[in-house]
Amino acid sequence: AQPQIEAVLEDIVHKPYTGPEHKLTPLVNEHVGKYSKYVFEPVESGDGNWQLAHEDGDMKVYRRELEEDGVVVDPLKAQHIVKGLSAFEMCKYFFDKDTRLDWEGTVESFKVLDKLADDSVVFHQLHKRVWPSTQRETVFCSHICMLTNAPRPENMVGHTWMVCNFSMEHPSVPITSKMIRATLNVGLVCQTIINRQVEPGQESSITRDDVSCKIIYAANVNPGGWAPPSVVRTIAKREITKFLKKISSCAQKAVLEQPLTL
Ligand code: 18C
Repeated sequence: AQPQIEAVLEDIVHKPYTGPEHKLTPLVNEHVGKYSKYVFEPVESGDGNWQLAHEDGDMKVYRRELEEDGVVVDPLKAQHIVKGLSAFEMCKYFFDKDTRLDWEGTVESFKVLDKLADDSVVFHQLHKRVWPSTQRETVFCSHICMLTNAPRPENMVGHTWMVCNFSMEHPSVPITSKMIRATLNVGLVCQTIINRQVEPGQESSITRDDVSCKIIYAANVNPGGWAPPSVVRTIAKREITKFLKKISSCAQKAVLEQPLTL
């Protein structure tokens, strides 16, 4: 089945949420183009050797054990289903810097380095220090977009949305000896599932009670420096699980009083 899946993923195209183009558009296109396909590669197929690391209700977390130059860089993938909100609402919430510290447990503080467009922002983040190791920092571009031609789960309505975060260098934040620069490639892909039949043309009758958001989240993080593999693996599993639970409940609360935006 693998070549078929690859052919389908090859067709995925991303469309900017707002535009206009900016100086990093080619870089964003390259990253989103590759990562949107990677996120959809099923964990059950191929020679990826993915292992189910954690399961809790609709949440499943998979990991593939991998080390590069003695550093643990285990790729992580997760799936989750969150009731009462749409794919667009979840991606918008994940992208929105103003509510990030409500759900982001690994971050101590962050700063916007560059607002390239409404859909593309460059951040510098200081992560919480894990005693006794050196504090980590990241510099990354965050981009929100719509994906077309993505594989659609059963009972899906509306579009597929994605937020892609990827590390880059920025002249205003040189690497210093005070902190370790961690790097990341992260993708949050969301699709809206409807739990009842809707006749074509009747989409405006859909309410919050009718929908759930299917999440696929993938993270490739290199923590940099050296840390004991067992510590990195324990923290990674704990943090991705906490993240999925926390962002789900925060996003549900945030949209509760608002009309559904498909
Ligand atoms: O995607 C998420 N958040 C986005 C917005 O912030 C963004 C961030 C990605 C996280 C990158 C992590 C970089 C390493 C940070 C150091 C770890 C600090 C841990 C502090 C714990 C209190 O895309 C949601 C992120 C959800 C987390 C995903 C799992 C990340 C794996 C992290 C590897 C663990 C490294 C531990 C190194 C510790 C050294 C002893």
